[in-house]
Amino acid sequence: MKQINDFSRITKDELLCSGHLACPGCGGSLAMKLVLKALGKKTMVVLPACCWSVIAGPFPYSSLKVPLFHTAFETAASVASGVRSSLNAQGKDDINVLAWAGDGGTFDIGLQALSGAAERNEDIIYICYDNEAYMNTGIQRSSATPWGAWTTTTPISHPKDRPKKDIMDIMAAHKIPYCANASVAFPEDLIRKVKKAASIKGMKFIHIIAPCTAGWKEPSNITIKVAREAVAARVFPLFEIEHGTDYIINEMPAKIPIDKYLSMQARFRHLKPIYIKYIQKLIDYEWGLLGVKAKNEMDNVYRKIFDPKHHVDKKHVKLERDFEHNG
Ligand SMILES: Cc1ncc(C[n+]2csc(CCOP(=O)(O)OP(=O)(O)O)c2C)c(N)n1
Ligand code: SF4
Ligand SMILES: [Mg+2]
Repeated sequence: MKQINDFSRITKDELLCSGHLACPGCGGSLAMKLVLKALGKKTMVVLPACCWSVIAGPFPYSSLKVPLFHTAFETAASVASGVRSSLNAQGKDDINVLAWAGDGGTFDIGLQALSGAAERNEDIIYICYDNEAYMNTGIQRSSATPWGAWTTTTPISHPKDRPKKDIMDIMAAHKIPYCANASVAFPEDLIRKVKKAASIKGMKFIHIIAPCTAGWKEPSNITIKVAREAVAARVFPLFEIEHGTDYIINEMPAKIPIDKYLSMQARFRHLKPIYIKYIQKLIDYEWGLLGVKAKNEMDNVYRKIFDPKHHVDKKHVKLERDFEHNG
């Protein structure tokens, strides 16, 4: 697989201070560090209950060098929408509004607010750092937990028996301008996607895989290796979706069998070979589907309707002309 990790091109400015309260090797803290490098100081962060509520530090301290708004678990997207409106009313539309939530706060409890903000096409960047369980409260299963994984609510006598929810397709179904999968093991790719999101008006959704040493039961010095292996084994492919229809795969993985990825994490230690085969089948199937979506680029009908340049003429004359000529 092509490596795209050229650290020399990443700014050395840090907006996440040392002394934060994450566990050693926390993928979620590395994700925030990289995202803030991409967005810069003109950013306001909205943070629902999650591990990051602790990592950020207790009031009046903060490990972030940008303004931070702590809010209720299910409200990240609605609070971010309100912050956006308030900033716009003050003429501060050059400030990025970043809703930053865990998988529990995104896939489960915050999904209604997220769906509402997406449907309204709010001009915010919503980032889910996905550690595949409710880590802050003791590693309970979420709908992002993969099939077969151990958590404290899915013990090895009855591990998770449902597949991970497909949040990317759910967000794509809202036909928002931009969605992307990113990984802390591919910092250049991650930063490019966050910068791209900041340059687009409307709702942006980025889903970052963020290994958790405590919940995945892995040593703290292999976080990046695990995140890289997730991409290589196609558990977490790197791709973008524009306007809900155009799928772009960013990295062609080497299609490494899933065994190595699973064996790095003790949360999968109980799995018998037959179950590992089943997981491999699921991954092959999902990868096949993604390939079909990436090949079948739609006719850009949503791009035509919602691209801001088509709204320059308020009577939509340009849009009508486009449709008449090009269908
Ligand atoms: C309405 C509500 N229910 C439950 C909680 C307790 N709670 C706080 S953080 C959290 C887990 C968050 O999980 P996730 O969003 O995945 O973030 P992580 O902790 O994994 O980083 C829970 C259940 C809460 N604060 N508010
Ligand atoms: S429990 Fe996991 S997500 Fe939370 S701070 Fe520790 S490593 Fe990070
Ligand atoms: Mg989580």
